[in-house]
Amino acid sequence: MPTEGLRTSPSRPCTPEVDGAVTAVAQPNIALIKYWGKRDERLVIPWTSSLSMTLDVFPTTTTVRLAPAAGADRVTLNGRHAAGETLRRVLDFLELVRELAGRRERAVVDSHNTAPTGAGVASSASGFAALAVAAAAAYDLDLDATELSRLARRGSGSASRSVFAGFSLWHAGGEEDPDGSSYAEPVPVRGLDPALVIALVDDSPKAVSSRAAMRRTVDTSPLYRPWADSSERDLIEMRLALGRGDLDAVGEIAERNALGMHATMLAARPAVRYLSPGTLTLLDRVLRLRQEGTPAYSTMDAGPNVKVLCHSSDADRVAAALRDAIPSGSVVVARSGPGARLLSGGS
Ligand code: 2P0
Repeated sequence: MPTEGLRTSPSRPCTPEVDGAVTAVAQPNIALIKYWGKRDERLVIPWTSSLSMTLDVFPTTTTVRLAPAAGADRVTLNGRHAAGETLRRVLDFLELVRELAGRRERAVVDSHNTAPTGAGVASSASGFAALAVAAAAAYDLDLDATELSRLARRGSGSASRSVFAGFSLWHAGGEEDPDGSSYAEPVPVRGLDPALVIALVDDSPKAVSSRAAMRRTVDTSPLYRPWADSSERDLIEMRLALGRGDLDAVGEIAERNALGMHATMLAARPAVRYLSPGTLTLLDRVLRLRQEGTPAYSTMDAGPNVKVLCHSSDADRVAAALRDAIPSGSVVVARSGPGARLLSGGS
């Protein structure tokens, strides 16, 4: 792995003044109130606010090193040269960071992702949150957490939330200064010890990217506006439920919000359908878990996988039930995780 020799380790302390490398790590997040649809594509401003939990699994580790002699940026993802849309998004992001920093040097970016890419486990959230932290430090941009969240948002909307640990709320932002007012911040939560049990039905890349799917939904789905309106109300209720530590209310709101989001996609023209037979099998199993007395609630993103919210103390039982339901899939128990952070280099 190209980044391996640049990481801090007890035996080889980082020497940023020698190799100038900056390494950051970030984790994905799962939204309980979903982000689906942009009102400004260039600035990545959403139509609705969203709320998520950052996970303690699937970290992305990204190293940025300035290359003053290079004529172009170089980007590798999991040891392979990035290409196509992925490369374009990273290059645009580096250009934005240089613009903010008033710098011109090109960069070498090495990113290592541990989540199945493109399968709806939000690898772009951890990816752009880690890149924002590493690139800002490499170009000597002194940003606070809110500014980092705004910057990460420009790479991928959901990345704005992975800047923070635990629960975070990404504000849709106002009409007057959408860029300045659209950022995430931590959400206070009382007396909850939640787990999200992730059932991976299929880890192959999705047929339609979430970016393209949300654009089509906004442009063509007659259900989009009603969902966006109800999502704003869900958010108000969600914050109250989190504030009183009411897992059942949190789960019910999250489940209806996610099903509503998928309804908007199914009504798009042509329809976008991420849910597969395996997804429905899992949704049925979660309903049965509830009937059997275990509080468990489903949410799904831009893919067939199902994430099940439950009490941390029930996570092993929920995981076993999901494994039985889809023997060909895999199940990972996630809990609340840390925000994006520097591992080495930078100040
Ligand atoms: C979310 N998703 O709130 C929603 C729910 C997927 C379904 O954020 O276009 O990769 O880069 O801003 O952040 C996935 O969208 O999209 C996402 P862009 P992103 O987690």
